Amino acid sequence: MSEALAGLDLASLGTVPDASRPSYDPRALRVGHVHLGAGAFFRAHQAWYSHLVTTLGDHQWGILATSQRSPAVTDQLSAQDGLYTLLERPTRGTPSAHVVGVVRRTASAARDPQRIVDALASPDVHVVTLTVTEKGYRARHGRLASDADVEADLAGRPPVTVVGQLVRGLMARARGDAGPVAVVSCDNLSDNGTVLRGLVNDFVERLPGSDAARVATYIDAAVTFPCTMVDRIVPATLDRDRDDVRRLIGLRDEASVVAEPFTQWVIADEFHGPRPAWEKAGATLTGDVAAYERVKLRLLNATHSLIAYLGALAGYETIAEAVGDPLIEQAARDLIDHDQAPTLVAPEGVQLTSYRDEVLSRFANAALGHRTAQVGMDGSQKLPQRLLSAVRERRAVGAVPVMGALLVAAWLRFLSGRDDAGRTIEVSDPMAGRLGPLLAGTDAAMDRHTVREVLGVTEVFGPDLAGDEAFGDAVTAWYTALREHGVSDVLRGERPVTR
Ligand code: CS2
Repeated sequence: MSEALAGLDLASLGTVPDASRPSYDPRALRVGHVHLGAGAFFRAHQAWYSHLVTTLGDHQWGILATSQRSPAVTDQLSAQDGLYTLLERPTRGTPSAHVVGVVRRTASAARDPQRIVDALASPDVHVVTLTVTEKGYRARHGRLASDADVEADLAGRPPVTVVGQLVRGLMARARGDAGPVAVVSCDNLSDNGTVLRGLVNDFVERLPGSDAARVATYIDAAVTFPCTMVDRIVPATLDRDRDDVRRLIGLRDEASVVAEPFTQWVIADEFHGPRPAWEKAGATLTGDVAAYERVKLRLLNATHSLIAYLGALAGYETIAEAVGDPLIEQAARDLIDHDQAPTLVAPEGVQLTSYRDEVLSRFANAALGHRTAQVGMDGSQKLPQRLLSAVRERRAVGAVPVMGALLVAAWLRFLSGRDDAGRTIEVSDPMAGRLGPLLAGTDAAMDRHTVREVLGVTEVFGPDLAGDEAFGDAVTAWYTALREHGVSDVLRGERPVTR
């Protein structure tokens, strides 16, 4: 039956029930915004804010959205004229569906990188946003890596790296006098705008002389890199989400995304040119993003990772199931209260204990089906941002972040690819190939050595943590306990390491 249903596109949009149909005509939008990385998060977050702004009558913020590696997402979007549905799932009650019409064009870096450069060069474009994940930045110790792709982009091919695309786009803007632009990183990196600006500068410095000078002058005069804090839980879309969308809008939608109702966006108010009035859609434009960003990374994201790793090892499929285990929930609270919150200064109007409680209740939203394996992905890229900077601050004041050590140990156990019952865990991490073999041992006498070797991987742990005896001992004690007894017994029993 359902196979006979028409798909969502401009021709079928009129059949969508009023409650789900955009109040504007997508065809009327001009493209003023380029987004790099058209994944689910972008569709449920930045595009959603622009959708709300457009609903209020401002029609100049249509988006050209790009896919960076696989063209699958942009292919799906372009087959639907850029339209897709955001399905909001509250903890209780019925989900709601909203068709979003602000994505007006797409481009794939894998297929047509020059199209992205041309889009970035357009004088109509004044805003560029990015969600390319931590690894998309190709940073190594805060500097631009010199891998083969970066080198090839520097040599002048149509660029496939994100920083290469940005710089080639900015060079074309400089040549064409395209006016000011704000480049807004929306990834979970500390000081994301500053980091991105540094990587752009690194690329520029490695360009041949006259090119470098011209684009550097343009960047100084006309380009800003506002830092942002983005927050919304957006799990991978499942078949049951697509089924609900189909029921609610009466059409098939292969590009739909699912999210919790909660959303937050804090943006540094540094724009030289026009921008969407995202504050009318609930965003906060402020002078100080750093405080929000640290609270979010250290309380929400770090805790998410702890729940994901402990949960996956204990055999829980989803974050909601894992945090529903009182032992894991208590570990999450302890991480926040004892190790992470003491490193934070709450921004005005934010109370850390209420923030903690709200985060834990968002994680408990079982309707989302957010998988522990999904949050567990890419730990080598995520933990430095959300955990290890806080670990360093605790160590600097002489404290041993015991629960932070548990998070590292649980991640290492997760990387072994087996849960506590010996079942396979799906591991996806760019460093799994390097770290996995180090973790094969099953001998308590060797654990200390194993953990030291892993802490010696400077790309993750920096130059300092390998030499930190007290932290290394704490990670080792947890690691041995988890390996020998499993998550439940370890959390139920006496802690193998105390503060
Ligand atoms: C999660 C984040 O997968 C992860 O690493 O911690 O994607 C998290 O859901 C978002 O940052 C919430 O805003």
